[in-house]
Amino acid sequence: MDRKIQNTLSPSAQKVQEALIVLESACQIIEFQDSTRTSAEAAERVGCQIGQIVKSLIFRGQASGKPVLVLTSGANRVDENRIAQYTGETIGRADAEFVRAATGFAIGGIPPVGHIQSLETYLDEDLLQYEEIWAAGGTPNAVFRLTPPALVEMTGGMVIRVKT
Ligand code: 5CA
Repeated sequence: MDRKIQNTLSPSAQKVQEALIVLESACQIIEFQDSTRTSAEAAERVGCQIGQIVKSLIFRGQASGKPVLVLTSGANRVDENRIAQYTGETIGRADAEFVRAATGFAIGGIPPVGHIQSLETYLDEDLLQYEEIWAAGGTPNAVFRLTPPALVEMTGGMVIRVKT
């Protein structure tokens, strides 16, 4: 476990910490000196299974151009056709520019809450098997620990099967 933690949060992580406070969550963002950019790195930093890492993936409705957030277990790959059953339109992966415009954050640190707009959100049912999970906290070095029910509540997301 890597315990090299930064004393002060960078501005993007602070933004997420404030959003958590507004949501009346007691979650505390931890910012590491080393990368938590990928699920594997995040799992290594905090000492958890890769499945306990929440990937915040942004998709784009092909017809509407609407952003869709899919909170996925680090162990899973999203089947876009499954999400399309709920969005009612074909969706595809968003590029880095679209992700930043939709959320206000850069890829590798996209948090599940605190975006510049409210996002239609789906949650991977596989996350619910864990007692605690870890999500990105606004930067590629920042994460926070929470429970699956807290993630459902704070995002208002619909719990669905996302993998094939
Ligand atoms: N901090 C970690 C763990 S919480 C994290 O943010 N993981 S993540 O999975 O939510 O974010 C990285 C994801 O962004 C990758 O899984 C990858 O699918 C996606 N990604 C990486 N580069 C690009 C890119 N250029 N365009 C679109 N998506 C990308």
